[in-house]
Amino acid sequence: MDDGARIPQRRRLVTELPGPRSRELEHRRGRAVAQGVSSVLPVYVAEASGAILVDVDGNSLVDLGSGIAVVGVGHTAPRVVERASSQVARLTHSCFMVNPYEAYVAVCEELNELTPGSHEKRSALFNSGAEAVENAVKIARHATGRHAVVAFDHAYHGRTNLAMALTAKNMPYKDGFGPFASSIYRAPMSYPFRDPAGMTGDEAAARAIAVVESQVGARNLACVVVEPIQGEGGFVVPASGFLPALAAWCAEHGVLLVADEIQTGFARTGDWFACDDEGVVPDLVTTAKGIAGGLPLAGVTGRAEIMDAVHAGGIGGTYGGNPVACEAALGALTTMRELDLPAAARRVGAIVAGRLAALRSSSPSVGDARGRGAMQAIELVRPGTTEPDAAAARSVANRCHRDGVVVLTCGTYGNVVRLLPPLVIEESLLADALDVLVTAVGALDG
Ligand code: PLZ
Repeated sequence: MDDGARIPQRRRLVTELPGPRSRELEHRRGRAVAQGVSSVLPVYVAEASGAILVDVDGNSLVDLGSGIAVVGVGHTAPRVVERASSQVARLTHSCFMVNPYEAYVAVCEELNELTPGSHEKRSALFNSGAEAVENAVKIARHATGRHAVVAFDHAYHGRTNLAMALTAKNMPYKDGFGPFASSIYRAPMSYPFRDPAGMTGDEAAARAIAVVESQVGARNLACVVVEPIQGEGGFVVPASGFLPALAAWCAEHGVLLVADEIQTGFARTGDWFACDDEGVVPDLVTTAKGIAGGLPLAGVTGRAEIMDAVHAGGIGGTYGGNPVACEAALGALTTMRELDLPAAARRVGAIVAGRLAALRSSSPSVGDARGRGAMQAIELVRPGTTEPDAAAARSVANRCHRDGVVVLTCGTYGNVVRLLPPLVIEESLLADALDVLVTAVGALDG
């Protein structure tokens, strides 16, 4: 599929990676940029289109990460560029809390329409995923009058103080950054590859609920925050039935279910939202990343009575729902509909899943291959065991990077290689990039 890519959709290396100009910039960076901010690969990007990144040395790399699940519509998608550029020339900022503008309202209408459930909804816009999560918890606490919040093992919800508290993994996200926000409790996630064999979604939900009931008590609990498919935590797809059982328990006890769809949202998994797969209707949904084709924008969408429980002025922020970002989102959403990106994600996903399943059969280092739609991963293990092998994941990723294919790793144990291609990637380019991945995995087995 080609939505008018400006740059040939072909992998092409003209220097080694990183090239000389990237190495120069990396040297400058070392003296200017705080070391706490790191990069997956020190290849500096000059421009991008579709699924191709062009670096400062003129190399064309295939992007199978989409800037961490952001440019589902492709890099510099024409409608995103058009709408954002024309908005920049008209109005870059007024602050919605001072003088409102139409695009903010239009994005909220879109979110209310597209997120799971046909009930009456309201939305509020923010700048980043972490900020959306913080606000979802604020709203849930305000609406329920309760304080406790439950998050799961392997969860990732962001880097601000409350979001860090919700995030499970210590290194690199939390180490040395405490104390963390209080009243946060952790429950076991459904993780089929690592759970007892045959554990059903219902059983995994019962296990989590037992922890919550004994350690928190439903009447103290404002909300349960869950990624319907975990992202940074390792592309963990819960066993079917887990989310519906959790949703039913929440509904029964007046606990709000907050679905963090920041990584899974906007067609990525083959549905508009990952919760749609099992017909789960959360009370609140957090969105970001894919919403605006690369501009910073995030949202909280939820039941009107919950969202409107907050007094006027209780939520907001200077830049939240910036007009340029909102116009970009309207362009991105138009593209998602015009190109039917949920269907595209299913097509891309079927191709990727087929190749990954073959790798699992052929390579003893691949313990699991999993995902949904264009969100797929392999979990690397020491051959013949389920023992995580982070070094193997790093080695596969490094080899892909050297050959001009951007893949990302993730997972509590750092042993998962994940693929998040732009949903508009052309099939021939995807096949070429997957060949590189297959070779990189093959190299593990010598
Ligand atoms: N919730 C489910 O995936 C962001 C993190 C990259 P922000 N994931 C990428 C990193 O190492 O910082 C994410 C997510 C889920 C929340 C967030 C947070 O979104 O926009 O990065 O704040």
